[in-house]
Formats: sequence, structure tokens, C-alpha cells
Amino acid sequence: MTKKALITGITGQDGSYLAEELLRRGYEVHGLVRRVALEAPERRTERIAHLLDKVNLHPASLESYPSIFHIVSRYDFDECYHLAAQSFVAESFADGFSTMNTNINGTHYMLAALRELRPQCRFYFAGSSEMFGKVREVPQRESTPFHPRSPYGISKVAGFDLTRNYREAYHMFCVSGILFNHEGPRRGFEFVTRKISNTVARIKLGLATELKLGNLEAQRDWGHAKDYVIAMYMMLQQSEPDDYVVATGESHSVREFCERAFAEVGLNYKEHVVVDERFRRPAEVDQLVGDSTKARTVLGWRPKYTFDELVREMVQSDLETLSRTKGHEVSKLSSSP
Ligand code: NAP
Ligand code: F7E
Repeated sequence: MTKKALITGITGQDGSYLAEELLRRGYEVHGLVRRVALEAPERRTERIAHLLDKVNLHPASLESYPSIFHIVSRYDFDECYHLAAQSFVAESFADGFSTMNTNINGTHYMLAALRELRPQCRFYFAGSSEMFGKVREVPQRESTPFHPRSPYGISKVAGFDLTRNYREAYHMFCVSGILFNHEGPRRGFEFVTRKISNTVARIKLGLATELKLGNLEAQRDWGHAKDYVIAMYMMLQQSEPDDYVVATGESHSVREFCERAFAEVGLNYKEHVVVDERFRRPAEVDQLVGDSTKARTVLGWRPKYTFDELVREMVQSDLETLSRTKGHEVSKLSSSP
């Protein structure tokens, strides 16, 4: 029988790659999509534009238990990937209450609706390396204590605890992936990797001259989102529910990311990067690097992309997209009366 999966956050970076992965595996894919008044619909579903005739989208919001309950009541889902969240750490400092509300209550609503209506449905929670925050050991593994440094990190610890509690209290198949940063050409423009790749492309094309950043010394374990959604899928195929760290095991600074990204188009980052204090955070997570031995041995997961390949793909993708737009604008100008 065809398996049915529900993806919350299907319009996001990971949701779009996961939808592709599940469709490829023959799943019937459903997605939860909220309505946002200010944005044009074609822009909001941009990442899944090529999938719109293959997936079933349902209107709902993480702030509304009735909307979630309604969707869960209509379909007999086998798997639920709960990816929707306010995922930008800096924004969680600006509006911590909204982040907490969406990320904690939204996760609780999902779990409560599944317990009530579909207790056999397998549940994936999008945990994060931000839960390790002020790290207690290097590298970080499943047993490393959490010390979150932002409202976002705190909300993810709460989501992780809720997920484990539903597993232990109600014997549901609930797991958390503790995923380290993962990126790609579909990454939101506010995150540092995409901000860098996009600005590098703009500078190369003469559309910008400088790149303003905050802390250049922060270190992250950056992988590719395409590799990471496969780990999510694998976690739900195990005989027992458990939590897993997913990471490359390599750490690079923001400065190094800049160096590689500018070098990709033959430029020197030192001539364009400007430190702007406005992009620093009240509390920083200085160094993240994951030990994914458990995911590699139990799930058989491993990343395919290297750091260099990730940076190259992001810069080249932005360069292509912007060149097309620029070319289009130039041809529009030359054909205007
Ligand atoms: P993303 O691109 O920011 O996508 C977030 C998704 O959540 C979007 O589809 C967004 O919908 C949806 N959403 C936000 N608030 C919502 C609400 N109130 N109701 C319904 N939907 C809502 O994030 P991502 O990078 O794909 O990450 C997926 C998940 O993994 C998130 O939970 C994130 O916190 C977690 N995570 C990400 C990383 C990473 O490095 N990418 C690492 C660890 C954990 P709209 O399109 O309407 O905004
Ligand atoms: O910041 C530094 C910033 O916003 C990375 C989310 O997906 O991964 C992501 O969270 C680092 C930080 O990602 C700028 O201070 C410097 O140290 O790209 P980011 P993040 O905060 O690591 C985790 C695992 C998640 O779960 C989250 O959902 O880069 N940085 N200058 C900057 N960051 C930004 N955004 N912009 C700057 O100008």
C-alpha cells in the first residue's frame, strides 16, 4: 500500500528536499501550509513550485490546534515529519515569545493530535545543534548535555523533551534528529551561508560592492540539506524509535566560508567583507562540530557533499539565477522605446 506522509514546513528548505525524496520513494506526500497575508503565493511556494501537481497541500498553522487536528483527522498518515518552525536564531532574540509559541506549542499540538487520532503514525521532530549552545564537549554527540543560548535553542530543547515524553509515556514512535547546520541553494537569504553566496554573486555581477556580517569567527559544522533529509527518512524506518546526531564532523568558521565563496569567483573576501555590529547576537554559539557515529553505524547514513562542493553549488546557483535576472533586465531595457 502507498505510504502517506505529512510534512509540516513543506515550503521551507528541508521540507522541499524531503518532499522530493519521499515522492521519489513512492509516498503520497501531504504538506501543511500557512497563509501569510503579506507575501505573494507564488513566492511562498517557490521551493516546491515544481512539485505542486504532485503533493497535497492543506491550509493550517502551528498556532492553531483545530487546524492541525482537522488535517490529521482526514488522512491515515503513516509518517509525520514536523519541520515547521520559526528557524532563524537572530529573530528569536528579537521576538522570543512568538518563537516559543510557534516552536513549543506547535510541536505539542502536533503530538497531541497524533496521539488522539493516529497513535501509530511515526513522528520526526526537527531538533537542532543549537540545543548544545555553549558546548560542554567537542565534538557534540547524543549524550552531550544541552545548554541552549537563544530562545530558538530553548524552544528546540522543549520540543525534544516533548517528543521523548510522548515516546516514553504513550509508547508512540517519536524520534528527534539533532541536525547540525545544513544548507544549499534553497537556503533562506537571512542565514549566513546564503547571505554570503548571494552577495558574492551580486558583487561579481557588479550589483553590490560589500558584504556586511557580524561574528566572522563563529564555527559551524555545515552539511548539505539534500543529504540531511535522507537521515530524517532513515530514522523513521528503524525498528525502534531513537534520537540521532546528524553532522559532517568538520567545522569551518564564517570567515573560511567567505574566503572559499569569494575565491570561487576569483575575488578576495578581505576587499569586500565589512564587520557590522548589528549582525552580532546577544549570546553566541561559538563552535559546533558533531559526532554522527551513531547515525553512521545504526542508520548507515553518511553525507555525500563536501564543504567545498556545498560552497561551490551555492555560489554557482546564485550566480546563474542572478545572471538570468540581470540579462532579462538588460534585454528589457534595450527593447524599451
Ligand atoms: P525554513 O526554511 O525556515 O522553513 C521553515 C518552515 O516552517 C517553512 O515552511 C515555514 O512556512 C514553516 N512555518 C514557520 N512558522 C510556521 C507556522 N506558524 N505555521 C506553519 N508553518 C510555519 O527551515 P529549514 O531550514 O527547512 O529547517 C526545517 C526545520 O529543521 C526547522 O524546524 C528548523 O528549526 C530545523 N533545523 C534546521 C537546521 C538547518 O540548518 N537548516 C538545522 C537544525 C534544525 P512559510 O514558508 O510559510 O514561512
Ligand atoms: O548563523 C554568524 C552567526 O543564522 C551562523 C538555523 O538553521 O542552524 C541555523 O542557525 C553563524 C552564527 O545559522 C552573520 O552569528 C555572522 O554564529 O546562518 P546562521 P545558525 O544561527 O547557526 C541551526 C543548526 C538551526 O537549527 C537554525 O534553525 O553565522 N553570522 N554574521 C551571521 N549570521 C547571520 N544569519 N547573518 C550575519 O550577517
